[in-house]
Amino acid sequence: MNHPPVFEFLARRLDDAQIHRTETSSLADDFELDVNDAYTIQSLLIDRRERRGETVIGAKLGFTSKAKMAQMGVSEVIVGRLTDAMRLADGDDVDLTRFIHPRIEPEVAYRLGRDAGFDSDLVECVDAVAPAVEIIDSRYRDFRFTLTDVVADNTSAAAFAIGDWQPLQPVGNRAVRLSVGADEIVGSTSAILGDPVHALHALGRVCRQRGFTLRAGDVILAGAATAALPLTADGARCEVAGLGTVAVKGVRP
Ligand code: OOG
Ligand code: MG
Repeated sequence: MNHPPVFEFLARRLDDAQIHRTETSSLADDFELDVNDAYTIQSLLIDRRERRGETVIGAKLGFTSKAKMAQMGVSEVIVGRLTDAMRLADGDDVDLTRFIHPRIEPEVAYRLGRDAGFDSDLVECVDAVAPAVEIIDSRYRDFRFTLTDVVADNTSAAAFAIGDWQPLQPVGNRAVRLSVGADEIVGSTSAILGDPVHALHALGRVCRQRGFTLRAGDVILAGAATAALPLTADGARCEVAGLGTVAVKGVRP
């Protein structure tokens, strides 16, 4: 497809901000972009990461909870792509110097047991569920952005860790607890669109609209159940009742 050269330029600006850990200003300060333009810039950004050898291994939703919408002042579900370079193992130390101003949020992850076609019901393709944490790191100054900004910036995706996979089961309304050092925040999985399974329906709609494909083995992050906490040089732990726990530890080498 042919894109205006400015989209390529903006994808590069966001990519450079991530690589060099330097904040950038809102794209909306200088350009009038709509959501379609923003998803095109996101795709160009992902193309750049793929050319560096990264592989897309799934998708994430953002702003599926009112707490996140209120924290960030944005009110529409958004989708970003996850790559293998973002994956951490449960219990990993995570080098904080990789990020600009990382925050962590408690999530529910789903795994696809088979490829999803454009007409598939994603719920039927999922074979496992797990507790997860996402590390977000907006490339925008002070985490301040518009809806189009955050879509272009691959929805602030930076890293994620997933706990032990459990056989697929209804999640509905389960207690969620996220702690980072002495900071703690509690909530419920029902904050994610009423039930995180609805995030799968929302993702299916966005995939059809944007032409995103999902394959067997891909991971889906359903969105944060609470507002995000700053990720510091402390242990961070997320527990989802009945699903288990997942932890990472921020370190400064
Ligand atoms: C955007 C990412 C939102 C979620 O789970 O709601 C997100 C941001 O808050 O920077 O990942
Ligand atoms: Mg998230």
